[in-house]
Amino acid sequence: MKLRRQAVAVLVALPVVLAACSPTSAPASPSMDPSMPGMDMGGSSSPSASPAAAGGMPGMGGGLMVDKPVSTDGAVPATATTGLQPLPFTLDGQTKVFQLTAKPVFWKINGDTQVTALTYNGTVPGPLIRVTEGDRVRIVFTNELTTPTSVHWHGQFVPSNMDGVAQPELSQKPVMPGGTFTYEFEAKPAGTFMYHSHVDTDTQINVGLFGGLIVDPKNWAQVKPDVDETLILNEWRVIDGVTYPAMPSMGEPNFFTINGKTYPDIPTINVKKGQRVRLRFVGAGQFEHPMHLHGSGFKIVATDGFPVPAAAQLTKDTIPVHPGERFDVEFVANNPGRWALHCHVVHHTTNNDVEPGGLLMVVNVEP
Ligand SMILES: [Cu+2]
Repeated sequence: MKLRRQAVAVLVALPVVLAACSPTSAPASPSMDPSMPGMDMGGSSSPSASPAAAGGMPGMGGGLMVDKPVSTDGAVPATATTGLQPLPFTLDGQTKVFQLTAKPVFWKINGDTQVTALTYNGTVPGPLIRVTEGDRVRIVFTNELTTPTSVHWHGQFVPSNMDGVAQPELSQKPVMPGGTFTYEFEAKPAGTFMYHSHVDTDTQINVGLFGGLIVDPKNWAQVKPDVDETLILNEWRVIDGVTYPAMPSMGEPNFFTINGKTYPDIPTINVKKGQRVRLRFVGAGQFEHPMHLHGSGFKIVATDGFPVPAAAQLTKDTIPVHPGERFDVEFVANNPGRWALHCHVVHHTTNNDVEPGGLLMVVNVEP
């Protein structure tokens, strides 16, 4: 069965490999050689580019690379249109109990483009789990995918057997299709986090198995900003309507999303003049995104969830968000207008090479 599936995948992928030879095709390369022209667009544009973004991963020395599409087995049209919605919980004594289910859906990243996504609870990103530091948290996880998976609580200090690393099997065995696993831990430390698959990560995370996790400090009511928005970044590769995982080894992806949507489908952040705004950037994909805000600078108030002491808070207007990183930035909206917030790898502001698109949205400061 497994062999047969691989054979089918190779057959389905062949047109993509052939299409890569066409000058009009989206950036795709059958070779893994990072020195090839066209393999370096954007991802390695800055000296700080990660090894992954620069195509410098170990073992990338060559050989024919055949791209494997995301299986549509079991996928149904998504019933929700917005990801990262707050996930309700029930209480078992003092424990906050959440339900999370991995399932494949067809997800619209904009009005014209649908992807095959592996999701938590049917949305990209998965829902936002928001708790307070010190809370006892239980997540009852069910796998409705056709492949094994697991959930990792990226950045949380959980016990090792709750860390979700199932490939390799450091923490647990993979949760098989139809199986369940219950994660339970004390939420710590406070900050901006995410959760994501830790099985077949090169495929599963890219195509939607990630979601938001915010742990508020105990004094949050006293320090919280007026506007608080989480922006999770990732990439897609969609060729002739078929979804492929956006891997660095395949060259640049051709779609880029904030909270599962490309421009112009990313909702505007509306702010009133004088309000304090926090933006929480989360790098869920495999590419670097220097996010740039027009019309205002911002202070970096937390890095990977950890608060930055006031005296050390850099003021910037562009922040490189690498895979796995989180940056919380804050600014007071003193400059009325419609301001662009976008990735400055400008290819990432395209939809399938057409500008404007991708990682571009509006922050609207009302007078
Ligand atoms: Cu980018």
